[in-house]
Formats: sequence, C-alpha cells, structure tokens
Amino acid sequence: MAPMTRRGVLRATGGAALALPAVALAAGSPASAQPVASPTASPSPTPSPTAVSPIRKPLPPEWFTVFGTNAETRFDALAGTGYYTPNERFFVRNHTATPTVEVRDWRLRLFGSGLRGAPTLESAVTFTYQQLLDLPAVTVSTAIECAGNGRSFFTTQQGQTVSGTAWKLGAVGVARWRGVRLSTVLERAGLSRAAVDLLPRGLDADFVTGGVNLGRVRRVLPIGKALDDVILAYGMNGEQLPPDHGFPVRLVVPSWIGIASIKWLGDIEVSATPLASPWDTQYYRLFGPDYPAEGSAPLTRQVTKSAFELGWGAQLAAGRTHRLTGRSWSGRGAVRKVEVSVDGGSSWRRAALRDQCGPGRWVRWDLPWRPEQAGAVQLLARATDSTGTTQPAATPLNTLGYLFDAVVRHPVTVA
Ligand SMILES: Nc1nc2c(c(=O)[nH]1)N[C@H]1C(S)=C(S)[C@@H](COP(=O)(O)O)O[C@H]1N2
Ligand SMILES: [Mo]
Repeated sequence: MAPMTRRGVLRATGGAALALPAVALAAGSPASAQPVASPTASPSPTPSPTAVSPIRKPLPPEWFTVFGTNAETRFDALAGTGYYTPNERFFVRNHTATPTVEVRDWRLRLFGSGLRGAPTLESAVTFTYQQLLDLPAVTVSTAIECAGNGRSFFTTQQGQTVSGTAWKLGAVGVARWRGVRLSTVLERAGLSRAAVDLLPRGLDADFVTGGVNLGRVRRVLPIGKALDDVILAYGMNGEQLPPDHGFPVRLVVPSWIGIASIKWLGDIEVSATPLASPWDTQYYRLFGPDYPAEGSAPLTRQVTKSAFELGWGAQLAAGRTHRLTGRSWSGRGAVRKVEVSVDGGSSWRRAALRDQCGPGRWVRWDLPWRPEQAGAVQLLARATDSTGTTQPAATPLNTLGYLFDAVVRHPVTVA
C-alpha cells in the first residue's frame, strides 16, 4: 500500500469516530466490527511514514463522514452531481482495509461440488483478468447499499440501542457497473445442475472481531440469484473499478444488501449442498425480541428509503422559495411516488420525479418550499414503491440495526 501522507492521516482520523489508529491497521490488526460514535475528538497521532489508511481515496469532510474503516457519503454532496454517484464520492464500507491486488498475479478461482468434476481449490477452474474482459460484457445501473444504512435513526428517532456503524442515509450509491454476467462465467466453469449455493470470498485480510477470527469476508449467494442478474464487475461509471470499490473485480448483486456484493473477489465455492458463513448466521439477519433466537432468515432485498440533498441542520432563508431536492430508492421495486411534509407529517405534498426509475436504484425528485417563519423545522420525505409499500413512521427494532425504512426527520433551521 502507498505510504500515508500527513493529509491522509488527518482525513482518516478526522471523522466522527475512529475505530482504531491507522498504525494498528498497518500492523495487520483488525478493525472493530462495531465502531462506537465518540463525541470527543482526540488529537491526531504523529504521522508515521509506514502507516496506511483503510481507505485509499481522499475523504474530504465536505463529501464524507468517516467511521473508522468506513466512509459515508454526505447527501448534500450529491446535489447537482447528476444521476450516478461519482466514484470519488461513493461510500466505502470496509471490514478491514482496501488491499493491493496485482492484476498480473490475480486469478478468479471456482471450485466445489457444484461444478462438473468437483474441482478442489487447488485444482480450481481459473480465469485471468483478461479472460474476463474478453467475455461478453454488460452494463448494469444499480445501487449498492449497506444493510445498516439509516441505523443511527433507530437511536435518534426511536430511542433504541443497536450496535454497528452509526450511518445516517449515505451508505448507498448508484453507479453504472460494467462486467460479465456471473451466469456466463459459471457456465464456462462447468456448472452442474446440482449446484445450490455459491460462496464468493474477498482477498482482503481476515476479519477479526472480539478476539475471534472469522476468516475472509464471504457470504452465501443462492444459485437462483446468481444466475438471475448478478455480474462480476470490473468497471464503475466508465472507469476501471477503483481500489476501494473492489479492484480488480467485485460482485454486483442488484437490489440485495451490500454485503452480497463481495469486493476484491478471489474465489467462489460452488456447492451441491447448502453453505454458510458468519455473514449468514451471526450477521445480516434480524435479531431481537420479535425474532427467533437464531434470527430471521438471512437478509436479501433492500427496503425503501428517501433522503434530502441537504446538510444535517442546514440553514434556509425565510421568505424565499427554495427547491428542495432529494432521492428515493427501493430494493423491492421501482419508486412510484414521493411525498414531502414540512409540518411533521400532518400534510403531504407530491414531489416531482425527475428520473424513470427501475427496481434497485433511485429516482431524483424536487419540490418548491417557501418557509415564512424563522425557526426549527423537520423535513420529512416518504416514498411508495411498485409493490405498493410506503415508508412507515417507525421500523420494528432489530438489535444489529439493519433495514431501517421509516420516514427520517431531517432537521433544518429557517433563518
Ligand atoms: N471483500 C469484501 N467485500 C465487501 C466488504 C468487505 O469488507 N470486504 N464489505 C461489504 C459491505 S458490508 C458493503 S455495504 C459493500 C460496500 O461497497 P462499497 O465499499 O464499494 O461502497 O461491500 C461489501 N463487500
Ligand atoms: Mo454493508
């Protein structure tokens, strides 16, 4: 990894919370699974020439809120940027740190009982980067969104205690992903009709949490979804896939929670019997009073959300007409309708939709608002998707804080 600059250290430590010093990451220590927001900013450590940042790209505070190894996109930084999230502003969710992968040495390895001849990892079917580039290419417009996006509102709106990164609504981005269909690669690798589950695995460091090594980041992908619309992506918004987003190749699993879209893909086990991983059993299920002890079924599809392209606590001038802008999205279907309330939910007005929306990606919207009186106001936006689902007033508690879909109250000051 590149040596860290002074500026990089300041960026990495300048966020709302820091899970661990950058120096510890350089020594191969794990990141905390659950960074806790700390209100006290500790002084920046002396920059060390060997220290590395868990995220490679610059994270200017006007674009990102940093939580340890993760960086959230600020929605006010998307105003006027166009439909797709620019690569430079796309959120990053790293369990440990962005690894350096040499394309020259890189191979995608497929193995397991779900392939003809049941190859082992040692005798795996391999593809070079160039071989993947030479296969028929497709472009897919879809969001990648963390299952925990919106988690902080369980606490700030509902008064509940949940663990995990305290995201607002910016752990989501929409891009044009270029790559090859996973089904194409599976066919060429000799997919057997007996295959039921895949286990794609990343090349980043082992994830260690609470003193337990869970191994490399991986998550089960059922064969039905794998053959439906999943791609192996090597391009993002017309550029080579950036290091932080999975270079050289990542999975893109449309409409499903972000953990399905494994970055820095190294190998895929294809199995004729069901597979599991800690990312299917202890994480990415709903746990809590309303759920069985082992949790819900593993989470798949995303829910419906809406966000204003405004800073938290933004100031707006009284007696002037403002154009409120925002985005709404759903993993369940296309967004059909967006309504906004400026009176705490007593009355709602339809926002104008600016995009032809499809499932798994957002629609931009806007609506004029002329506040007359100075004071604090909460802006509310709620979307209805093609399944008829409208964002509710509250989301039932789950202790890991996944799939928050309730209407978010966005504070602004009219002055
Ligand atoms: N190998 C690997 N893949 C991964 C992760 C990771 O830490 N390692 N994080 C996952 C999670 S939880 C999310 S939300 C998305 C985030 O993708 P992004 O960083 O490109 O925005 O990547 C997923 N793929
Ligand atoms: Mo995630």
